[in-house]
Amino acid sequence: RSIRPLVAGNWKMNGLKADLAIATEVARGYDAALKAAVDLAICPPATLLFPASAALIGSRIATGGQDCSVQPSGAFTGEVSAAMLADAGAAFCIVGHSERRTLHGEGNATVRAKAEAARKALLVPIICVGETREEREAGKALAVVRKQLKGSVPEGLDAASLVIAYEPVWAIGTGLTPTADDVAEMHASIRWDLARIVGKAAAAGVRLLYGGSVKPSNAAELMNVANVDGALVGGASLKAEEFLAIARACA
Ligand code: G2H
Repeated sequence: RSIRPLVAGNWKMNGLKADLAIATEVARGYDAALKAAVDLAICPPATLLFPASAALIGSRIATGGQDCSVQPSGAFTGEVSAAMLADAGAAFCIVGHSERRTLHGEGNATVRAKAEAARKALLVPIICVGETREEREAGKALAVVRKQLKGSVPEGLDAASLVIAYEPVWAIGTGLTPTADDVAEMHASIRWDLARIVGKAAAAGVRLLYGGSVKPSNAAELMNVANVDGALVGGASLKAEEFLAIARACA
């Protein structure tokens, strides 16, 4: 692999204090061989970000937020700023996850503003894109993702300051996954499109994660696809052994 892979766990709205044990178990299993081969990150709910970051000090496992405000601070009740996430120990922030796009009405402009807010706080945004089942069946998947990238990825970021996660909406939490050929086609297209936004050199080094029902049984096949540089893992990131097995599939 020319790009060091990243496996990020998206806990979504799961996890109470006791579940920090999952993070410490992942840290115990992140042995020298894995450390040499793959980066890991855990994105717990905001309430656990500070204790998770503290529990992971010295483990070389990063933490990340799952969303951030477009605003830096002020009278925005209920919002959490990117600077607050960074202050709580985060290195990454997921933005534009399809659950935010669909359930919270976030469009490309909002996702882009969130990615910019994350960068201002020195977080690396993990910008999510992906088509719906109807869009794929209509043959529009590549065009839909191209439009999302154009609208949501800030210009001028370097390779280390940006991660893209391709998550076909119909594969999220459903157990369904696209074929290796479909993932290869999409990831090649994403890298091509990114070159027009951040420049060819940066685009060549940006980590392109696949997300959507990644589990130990399908991880090796998905992670061996060209231009797949890791995974964004939901359900399976809540079990340390499964998350580590997925990490091993990238190594
Ligand atoms: C996609 C993914 C993580 P899951 O949303 O972002 O979740 O692995 O449960 O499909």
